[in-house]
Amino acid sequence: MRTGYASEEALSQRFEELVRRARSAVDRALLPADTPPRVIHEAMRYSALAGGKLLRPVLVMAAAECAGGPEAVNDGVECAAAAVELVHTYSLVHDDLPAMDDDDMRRGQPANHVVYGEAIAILAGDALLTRAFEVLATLPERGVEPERAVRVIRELAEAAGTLGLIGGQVDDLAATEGRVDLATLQSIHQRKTGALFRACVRIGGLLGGAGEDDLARLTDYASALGAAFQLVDDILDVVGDTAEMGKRAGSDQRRGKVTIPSLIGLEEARRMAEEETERAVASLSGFGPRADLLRWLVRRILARRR
Ligand code: GRG
Repeated sequence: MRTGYASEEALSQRFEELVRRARSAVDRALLPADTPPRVIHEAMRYSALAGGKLLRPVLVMAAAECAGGPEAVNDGVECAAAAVELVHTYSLVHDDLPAMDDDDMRRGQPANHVVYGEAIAILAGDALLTRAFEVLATLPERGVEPERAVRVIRELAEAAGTLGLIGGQVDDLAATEGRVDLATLQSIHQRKTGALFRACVRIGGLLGGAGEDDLARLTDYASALGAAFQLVDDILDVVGDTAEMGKRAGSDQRRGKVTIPSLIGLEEARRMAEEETERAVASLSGFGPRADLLRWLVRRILARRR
């Protein structure tokens, strides 16, 4: 098993390679745009293959590499990586709907409902979610033992469900209306944002052959990474650039949404994001150099501008 990277450039090259592989896996996981009924397949591809950062599928692959070395990033891992991106894209398509956050721009282009109308956007989200699990059900055909495949399916279903993304979103919708304290916000973030990040690294770890102790360490890493990611996201909403981010800056403030920076200030939020990043890195200490890519990824998240 190759361990560690010789340089920052080697890490950056591996990251770019995994981004390309993630994009190709998402493309292969979706039906062709001309499949009837054409509009739904087009709408699914429109959002899933737009300019997303593909951070979650890359995390699946990086966690598999951490657990089993670069060779562990195989067809099954790519398939699972595509599935998490489909779930993530569904959540964005639905989140942008007028009934939810009502955003008209996503991934540098008009939101799905702006182009296809609300009914098709709802169905495209539903279809992306459904397709994710259809794709995961092919894991045994790709050499994954059925028991492990079922565990992977369960990880993603739990993350997407009412104790994860959906529960977090329900509480988030209520939070826009009333007063919220820091602990409530953090609980929302752990579910709305953190649950899928945890599922990504646990799924990658499981497919790479990680044991329970390593899975626990990967889970701690992902929780801290999720917290850092959300803090940076909220900071960028205040200080970021719409064109660079591909979504509208200032949307939290426009909607009167309570965020961590609005509660404790930008500087303190920045300090918290740095702390969470270091906490994520510390969670990986037992892995040695084979977790280099995961360490690099969380630092990149802290420094991101989009
Ligand atoms: C089930 C409708 C529904 C929602 C669940 C995940 C979620 C809750 C809503 C999505 C919108 C949102 C603002 C989520 C918080 C996490 C976040 C900042 C997502 C954006 O992720 P990026 O920046 O997006 O990785 P790209 O486009 O790069 O993939």
